[in-house]
Amino acid sequence: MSALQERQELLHHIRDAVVDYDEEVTVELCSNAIQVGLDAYDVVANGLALGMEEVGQLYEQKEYFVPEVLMCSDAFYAGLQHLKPHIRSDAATGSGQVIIGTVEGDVHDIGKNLVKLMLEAAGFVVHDLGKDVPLDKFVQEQQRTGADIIALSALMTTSMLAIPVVIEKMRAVNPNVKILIGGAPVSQESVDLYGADGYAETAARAVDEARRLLDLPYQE
Ligand code: B12
Repeated sequence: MSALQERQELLHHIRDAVVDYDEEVTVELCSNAIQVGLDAYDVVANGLALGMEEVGQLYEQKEYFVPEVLMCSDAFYAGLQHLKPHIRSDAATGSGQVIIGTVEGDVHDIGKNLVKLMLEAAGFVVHDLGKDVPLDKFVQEQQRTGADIIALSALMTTSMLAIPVVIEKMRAVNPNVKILIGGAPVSQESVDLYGADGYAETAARAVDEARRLLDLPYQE
């Protein structure tokens, strides 16, 4: 089997293991992937994350319900824990500080945690406020740390209404802080509507967008 086929097959199995909520197999396959020399970031983005994406579809088709989704996310996190130490960090480039959190009223944090991981791997210093974060907390943390970017995650059409509230609060005390937004219902349209500075559809793109906001050079 060629290296390319081997990569594709392994990533496919990892995706399936997350969908089958098999924690043990997920970890075992992630370990194999590292052993055969796959890039840990590639395994997260094109294995684990695609598994969660499929889980999202199964949930929407009512084939999976909350218990299955939670077991899948356990498998996802088990794999992630295993891969994390292998993710190459670009810390030397020194990029900027980001405050990240899922807005108040919303407990979805899988995507937010992926964005955090990718930003950290790219050398950003990330302050993670967690999920269901009271809106004033974003502003307080920015003032405490002097961070350059606030990254807001919202997964529901209801919770995304918190985004313009944070933007207004932040602009009132410091109009220079960049606001990066994301999550399934968020789009470029939301950026224009809410007056945010940037948006990204995936965690990998979030890094490019954060760099763009701070005028940092684009890196492969
Ligand atoms: C997993 C999940 C859950 C899990 C969450 C576990 C956890 N720790 O996160 C549990 C079971 C707890 C859950 C609960 C609920 N959920 Co839910 N959930 C999902 C599901 C199936 C998948 C979300 C996910 O993790 N996707 C995988 C990750 C990797 O993708 P992602 O989150 O989109 O993130 C990517 C991008 O969006 C982007 N991104 C994300 N954040 C950010 C931030 C920035 C700054 C940037 C740049 C990018 C970015 O990058 C990420 C990686 O590439 C979605 C369905 C879906 N298709 O989204 C429903 C979904 C979001 N849930 C939904 C609902 C309704 C609920 C509940 C209200 C259900 C209930 N009746 O109790 C509760 C919410 C409680 C609350 N107050 O928050 C609805 C929301 C509908 C709406 N109004 O918009 C959805 C869309 C399902 C549906 N179609 O009905 N849920």
